[in-house]
Amino acid sequence: MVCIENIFADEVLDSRGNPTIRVNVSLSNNITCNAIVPSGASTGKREALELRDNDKTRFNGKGVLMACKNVNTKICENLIGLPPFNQGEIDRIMAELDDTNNYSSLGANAILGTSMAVCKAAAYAMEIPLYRYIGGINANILPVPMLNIINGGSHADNNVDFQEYMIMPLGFDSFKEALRASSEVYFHLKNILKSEGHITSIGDEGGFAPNLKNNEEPIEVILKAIKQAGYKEGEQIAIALDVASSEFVNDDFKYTLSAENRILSSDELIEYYENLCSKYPIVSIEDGLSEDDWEGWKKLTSKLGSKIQLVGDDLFVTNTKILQDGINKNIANAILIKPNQIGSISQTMQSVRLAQRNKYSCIMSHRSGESEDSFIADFAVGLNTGEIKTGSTARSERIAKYNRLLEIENELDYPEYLGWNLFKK
Ligand code: 2PG
Ligand code: MG
Repeated sequence: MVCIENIFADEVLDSRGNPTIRVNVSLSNNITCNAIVPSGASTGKREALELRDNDKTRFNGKGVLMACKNVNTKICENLIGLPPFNQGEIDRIMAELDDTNNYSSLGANAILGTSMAVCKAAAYAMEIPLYRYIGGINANILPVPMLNIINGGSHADNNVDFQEYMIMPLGFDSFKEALRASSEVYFHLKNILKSEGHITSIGDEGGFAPNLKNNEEPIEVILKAIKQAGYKEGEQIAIALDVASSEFVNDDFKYTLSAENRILSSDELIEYYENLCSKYPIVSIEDGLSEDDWEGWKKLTSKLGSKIQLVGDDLFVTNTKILQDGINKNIANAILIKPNQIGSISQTMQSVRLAQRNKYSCIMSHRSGESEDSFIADFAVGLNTGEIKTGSTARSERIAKYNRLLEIENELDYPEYLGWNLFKK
């Protein structure tokens, strides 16, 4: 029987140049696979803990040598000799070794890196693609991408308050065509920004980061770019936002829109969104209200939940307990799925199953600090999430995921791209 022979972690860099952990898992049949853990900037309060060294003499305290050591000692010692095929057993053993409710002892980065690398090695040992290993013969759906083409908030140094202005290519029959259209829109957007005298430097996720007059103007320029590229806005390509509002809320649930010199209550911000949705083809809003503003979320969901997708990211942090609470209270109708928010592959899959059982949509997601690892592309197909959020059509750490999805689409005999069917429930 094939078993785990060695596990080794080292410190590498992510797309922002910050250290992160890469875990190598070697099997007894000479197979070695590695996984690199991503890292967020606008993190939710209730996320699992990313263990950093806090040693100011290295990487300004952001080193991950302790997390690497935890993999190379405790985790390795306890997993050696086990078959890689029982993901649940591997993840449960690591959870027992840590024994905290947020992996603050071993580090969620140490645990997730190992969890991902074991999963990859198992697929490789079975000589099947990762998405097939995860989803079996039922894995055939290519996710609709949400492409973040204007970056703001804490992902860019511009004045725009909302973190992500995304396009969703919904009126296409294949992932390939959807991606081509998105890339064309991206270049038209660049030309428009240039011609209007804006800078075209980019933010952390590859979207442009211009200074604009308010939080609405990014939508206007994107719609212009869609038209100029020859596509029908709202029909072929729609708009999605990640407001990431936990980043600009205070303790009394007042939201500061610096770009507009206004401070809004939850009710006023909901009205702001209703107005935006009546003017523009917006199909999805993520973290429209803060992670603690559950009263506001209830109202937001009752006002807009039947019309558009309302996504909980910081709100649910991929955590089944918090998601269940949200489901019970009728809050949001979709969840962003980020494996490093919860810390293991098995727990991420639990969150997806809970959401799918309750008709909450799932969006597989990258982090703003990423790497060349394309795990989430396979994960999205394997789990039939139907949607993926992994940045714009620039920067190789984002493109690695899109290119992997192109490869998967080519490989499949019956690939499906849901487009608008995504929202038909
Ligand atoms: C988000 C993510 C990814 P971060 O808020 O959805 O786009 O950002 O990784 O910084 O949390
Ligand atoms: Mg978010």
